[in-house]
Amino acid sequence: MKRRKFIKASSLSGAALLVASTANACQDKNQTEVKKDPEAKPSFPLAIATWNVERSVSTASEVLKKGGSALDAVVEGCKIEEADPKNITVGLGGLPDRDGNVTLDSCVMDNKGNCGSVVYLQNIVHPVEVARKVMEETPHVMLAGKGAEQFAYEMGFKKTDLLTEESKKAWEKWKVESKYDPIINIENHDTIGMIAIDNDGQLSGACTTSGLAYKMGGRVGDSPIIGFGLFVDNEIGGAVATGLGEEVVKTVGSFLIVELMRQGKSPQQACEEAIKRIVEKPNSNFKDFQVGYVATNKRGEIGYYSIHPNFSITIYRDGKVENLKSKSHISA
Ligand code: SD4
Repeated sequence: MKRRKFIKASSLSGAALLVASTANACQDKNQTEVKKDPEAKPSFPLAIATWNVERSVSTASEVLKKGGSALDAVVEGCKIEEADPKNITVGLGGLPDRDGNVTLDSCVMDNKGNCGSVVYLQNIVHPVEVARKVMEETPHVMLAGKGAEQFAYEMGFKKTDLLTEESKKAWEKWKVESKYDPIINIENHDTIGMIAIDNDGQLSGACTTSGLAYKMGGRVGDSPIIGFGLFVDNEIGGAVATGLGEEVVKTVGSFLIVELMRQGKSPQQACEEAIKRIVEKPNSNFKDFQVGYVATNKRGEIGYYSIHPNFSITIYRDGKVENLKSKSHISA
């Protein structure tokens, strides 16, 4: 769609969205009321990501500034964290499972609703690029384990040992007690999920992680599964998740947020509602785990919310990159 045509279309749908979401805000007093300006221009290019990942979002912003696509932006952005051995929850240097294997999960989804994913991928530094190749070069959506690894080699990716000295040491220390205990906001919650809107107003997203530290062999979380860790609908918006994947899966988190936006909720209200679904489940032990969501609608209005304090997002908007602290269900 041509840019002018799109802006017109998006302001129309934005106006519809606005009326519905204002009505919704009045109905539900527990949710953050988001004041809307009907004249406000759509705000993009934009990139938003889970956690404090300034370098990743800056890299994505450089792609967007040069007129690159949202898909290129999120993939290039995620690759920064994947290649960083100091990030122990993503790619190289990610903490292993309880057997000492670093297994990676990643997915991408573009503006046309195409998607690709790799789960339980080993020995490859950039699972996000392999996920993109699955989307672009195969008739499938997901490849797992050995098949995904084999595919990566066929696509020219090289084999790399992802267990660094530091992550090996951490694993050996963990083995002494072998106690599996996801820790809120620490180490094992730094998955990078990113959504971008490019100059043409097109949306794409990506998500990449080494999953929960010291998980059982074979465990796959929410992050590589479309609708759970990531969902993008170019007409509505996109959402990404971080935190305890099992809980995101049980509530189909990212898809839920996009559907709530489709029904007229603002991104903020949608993120809050998705967290509410988790914490209000009967016998929910939400005090013991973290989940955080980030979302944007088609106009570049954003939302983010978590169960526990100290979740944050990084955003590129209006030419600058900043880290914003999230509000949370449990206050600080
Ligand atoms: C998972 N959601 O594998 C991921 C973990 C995560 O920050 O978000 N870490 O369950």
